[in-house]
Amino acid sequence: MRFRKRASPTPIPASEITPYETYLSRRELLAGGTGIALGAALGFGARHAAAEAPAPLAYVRNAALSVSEPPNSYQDITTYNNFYEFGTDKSDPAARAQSLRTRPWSVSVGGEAEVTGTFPLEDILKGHALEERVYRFRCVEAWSMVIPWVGFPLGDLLKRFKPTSRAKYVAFKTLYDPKQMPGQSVRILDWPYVEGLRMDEAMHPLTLLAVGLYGKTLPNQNGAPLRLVVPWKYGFKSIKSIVRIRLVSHQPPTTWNETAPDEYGFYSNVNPNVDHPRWSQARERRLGELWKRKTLLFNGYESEVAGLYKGMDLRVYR
Ligand SMILES: Nc1nc2c(c(=O)[nH]1)N[C@H]1C(S)=C(S)[C@@H](COP(=O)(O)O)O[C@H]1N2
Ligand SMILES: [Mo]
Repeated sequence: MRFRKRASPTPIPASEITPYETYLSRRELLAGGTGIALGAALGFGARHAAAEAPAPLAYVRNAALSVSEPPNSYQDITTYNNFYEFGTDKSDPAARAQSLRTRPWSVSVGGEAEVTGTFPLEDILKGHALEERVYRFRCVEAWSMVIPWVGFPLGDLLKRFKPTSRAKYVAFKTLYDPKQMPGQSVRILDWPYVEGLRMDEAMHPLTLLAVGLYGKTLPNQNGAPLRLVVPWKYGFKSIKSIVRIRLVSHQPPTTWNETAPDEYGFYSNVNPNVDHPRWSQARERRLGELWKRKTLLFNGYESEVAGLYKGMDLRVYR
């Protein structure tokens, strides 16, 4: 595996970079009155045919759930991507994801829930206060970044759909449209990309539905308009451009597990003690840094999430 040499990551906390944009979007919110649909105020209401420039979001920084390590640069986060729907090179998504149309967008919710249906993105976002959370992000390929996401807890959304007692897992699906996602014409993966979480993982307060990064709506290459972020798991669990969420009673299939079951398990928690069959997971290259760092158990979120896996052998449930 090769890595580009880079300058050191931006040492300025995201909170100090974005106040003007935050101010701007707050002003829009105020102008719209109090009963306004949050999504519309955030620029999610407009209908455009082509990819749009990332727009400022109104959010509150969640310091308690943020790491203090400096975030990687916007440049790193938005040009070094995995999004195979647009090609397999790290530079492909930034170069090619402009063909994805993210407005209008809807998400269908189904399965073991009292409330189901197909909802416009604006309705999905309605009533959810956006937070900025600076998370570590660790790819199974042994590189990592620190990313200032903007989003809200997945659990808060799931509660709105009133999962039944039979709901034990949550399944997610990415858009399937080879016209917009040219990589889907190539059968490297069994499209559409699918992922899943156990219910308690999905409800964990760290599990985020992200709509932005660095204070602005997600660029297409990062999974616009709505993507999952599960910071204690390898990056591939964080499925992009979600169009379907299903509450299910059995462990759902996941793309990488189906593609290479010996290499990628359903859980895929970051674990320096369990190597990938073809390479070590003990260390990682933080983009922008020269020397490798030690990879931390659960990506450094052990005190928050280890309880979810009590009594489970992490070598078996990998
Ligand atoms: N739909 C979809 N989601 C995806 C992927 C993908 O190829 N398709 N790649 C995954 C992998 S391997 C990683 S590391 C992260 C990368 O997210 P980022 O490009 O925003 O850093 O997205 C994950 N989500
Ligand atoms: Mo990844």
